[in-house]
Amino acid sequence: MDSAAWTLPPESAYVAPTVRRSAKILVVGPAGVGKTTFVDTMSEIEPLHTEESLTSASESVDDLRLTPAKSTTTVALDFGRRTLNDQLVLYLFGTPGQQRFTYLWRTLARNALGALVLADTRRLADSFEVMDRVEDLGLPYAIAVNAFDDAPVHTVAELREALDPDPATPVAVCDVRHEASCARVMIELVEHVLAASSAGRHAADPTVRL
Ligand SMILES: Nc1nc2c(ncn2[C@@H]2O[C@H](COP(=O)(O)OP(=O)(O)O)[C@@H](O)[C@H]2O)c(=O)[nH]1
Ligand SMILES: [Mg+2]
Repeated sequence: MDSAAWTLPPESAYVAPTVRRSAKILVVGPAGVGKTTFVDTMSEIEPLHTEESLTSASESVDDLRLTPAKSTTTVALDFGRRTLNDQLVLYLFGTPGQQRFTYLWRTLARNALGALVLADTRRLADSFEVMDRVEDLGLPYAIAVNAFDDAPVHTVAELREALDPDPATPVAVCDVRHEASCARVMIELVEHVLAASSAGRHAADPTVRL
């Protein structure tokens, strides 16, 4: 697949009539890592968000030391849609990073094609836990390190060594504010899932006929 070919369809409110398959992708990661921004950047429809102001009641469970400017955190879902090619449409679900939402993940992960795990180099360890949970759910995934302006810069090789995923799991650096960058990691994820599926490592047919 070619990220240059990844352009918005002209009638983006409707799924193209040629589309025969849809697939669900989870966008996961710790709070403040860029999930909502990623879904916003990629969605060809007006994305749906359910956000709620953080209150002092959640201070003890939502660690905001590294994201002090953030006054909201996703408590339910981000939802967007992206047509991958003239036959396949992706439904993107940004899901909360906090451990207490694990039950929601299990529901969302049913029939999902795979997950994109977002990470931040200032707190890579926060994404380990997310990787573990995605693996427990049996979902193939790719890791996208969201390059924040003030975060330490590392090569992909260094990030791969630090994150230590399965050698086949894609690791990329992206900027969730930029469409081409998001599209590139999404294509890597889909190609990885298809390769894993044809190698028999992910047996279930992850796509659903429309
Ligand atoms: N400088 C910078 N800010 C970012 C980047 N990605 C997200 N942000 C900002 O970081 C904040 C958290 O992003 P958000 O998408 O809400 O994170 P979420 O909690 O994972 O959904 C938002 O205010 C974004 O505008 C980035 O790559 N660089
Ligand atoms: Mg969010």
